[in-house]
Amino acid sequence: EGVLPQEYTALKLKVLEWAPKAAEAIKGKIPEDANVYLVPATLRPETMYGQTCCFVGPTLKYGVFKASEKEYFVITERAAKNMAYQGIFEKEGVIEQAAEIVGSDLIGTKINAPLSFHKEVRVLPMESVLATKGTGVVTSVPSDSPDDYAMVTELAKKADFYGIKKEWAELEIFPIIQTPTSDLLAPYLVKKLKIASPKDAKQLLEAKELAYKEGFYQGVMKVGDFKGEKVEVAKPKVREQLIKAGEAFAYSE
Ligand code: A2H
Repeated sequence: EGVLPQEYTALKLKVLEWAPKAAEAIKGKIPEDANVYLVPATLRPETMYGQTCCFVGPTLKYGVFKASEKEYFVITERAAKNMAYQGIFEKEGVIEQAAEIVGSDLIGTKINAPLSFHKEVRVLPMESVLATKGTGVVTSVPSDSPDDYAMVTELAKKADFYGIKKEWAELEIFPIIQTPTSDLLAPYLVKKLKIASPKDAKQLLEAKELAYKEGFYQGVMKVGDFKGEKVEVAKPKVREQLIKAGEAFAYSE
């Protein structure tokens, strides 16, 4: 972990329909009138227009934690502890876990993605999700994240192997940010660096660094309320908008 705290935007992706095993795991444990959210942590709130799915680590353990009477979060226990102490939960410092779900049982759960052109997306597996970072939940923006693009491409190619429906991984990828090289920077870099799968870790790291620098310093918003503004300028504005709408909150670690 670094010396400086990382300021994430934690996004609330409301569960619309549970995958069968997840439904079993939470049965009778959460009030009927409560909403449950998958809560990914992101450093790129301005890209949320481009969400196409949400990743969990298939072998990771998640808890369903009570944030307030009406809201429960699906995150790692580690993130729940951090949130409790950051005053994000209604009862400060108190961690109440209603249920436990292994990542693989969440796959296929249908969720609402705030701000996205695709309102309804699915929970899908990604082996490289770390339990030790963020919330253990990662929202997927294949237009601007090389990791995400490599993963959705792999999932669409080998849907049967991953036990998912192909169409869950094949949502249209819309351009969100224009840079000097491309308006679909992640797909462009994945092809240029000849990245064949999520296992090409070295090239993916290079692609990730290139995408992050070019997107942040030279990117211009192509969509949304801040269309035409530089990414640097739009980023905090989109973040504030999401927070004001109750669709996101600040989370740091
Ligand atoms: B980012 P940093 Cl468009 N395991 O969000 C693996 N990756 C994780 C994670 C975890 N537990 N928690 C968060 N992340 C990802 C958007 C995005 C992101 C774009 C482009 C680049 C990018 C959509 N995915 O990140 O190590 C999340 O993906 C590249 C740095 O704390 C989060 O932001 O710097 C980012 O990594 C946080 O990584």
